[in-house]
Amino acid sequence: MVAYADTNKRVLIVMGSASDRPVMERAASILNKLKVDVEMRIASAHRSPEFAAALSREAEDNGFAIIIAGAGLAAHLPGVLAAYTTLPVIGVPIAGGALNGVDSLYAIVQMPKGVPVATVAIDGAHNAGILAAQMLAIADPEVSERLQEYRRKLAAEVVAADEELALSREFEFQPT
Ligand code: RP5
Repeated sequence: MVAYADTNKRVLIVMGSASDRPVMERAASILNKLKVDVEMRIASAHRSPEFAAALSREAEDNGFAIIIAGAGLAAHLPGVLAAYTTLPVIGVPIAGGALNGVDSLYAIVQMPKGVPVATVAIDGAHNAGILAAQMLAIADPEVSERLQEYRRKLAAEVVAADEELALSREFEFQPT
């Protein structure tokens, strides 16, 4: 049995190594901003496979709705977690090693028919958090409203950048 201090968390974030933490914290950070409680754990598909399996097998009974899993190199963790649960698993390839994350991307995205992992970009943990929130928002109007507010903020940033550029007169349209 996997022990948890608090069982009210909705997203389980698992990483293959402590070295993945700076990237995977981006998922936790955006979910915290959206007021979604997360649990972060470390489990290796190769070095602690039984713990990885237990985390996934017990996740639903422990109240989690979604798993986000990040790993680098031979990144089998997201797929292994997906094998032990029918909860949605979002995979984050982590950059590093000789192939700088392309190996992890291929390992995570190329799942067999019937056992998907929703794969985001290399080091795309922020979007993994957003995607998890969007899944929760299907049944949670408060998370949905926070996501809409987040989108409004993104749009406002683009408009502000456009206005700044237009006012800077750094370029002029040349008539042809
Ligand atoms: C680290 O090795 C990676 O970033 C990755 O998550 C981890 C994978 O560990 P194993 O599952 O291969 O033990 O360098």
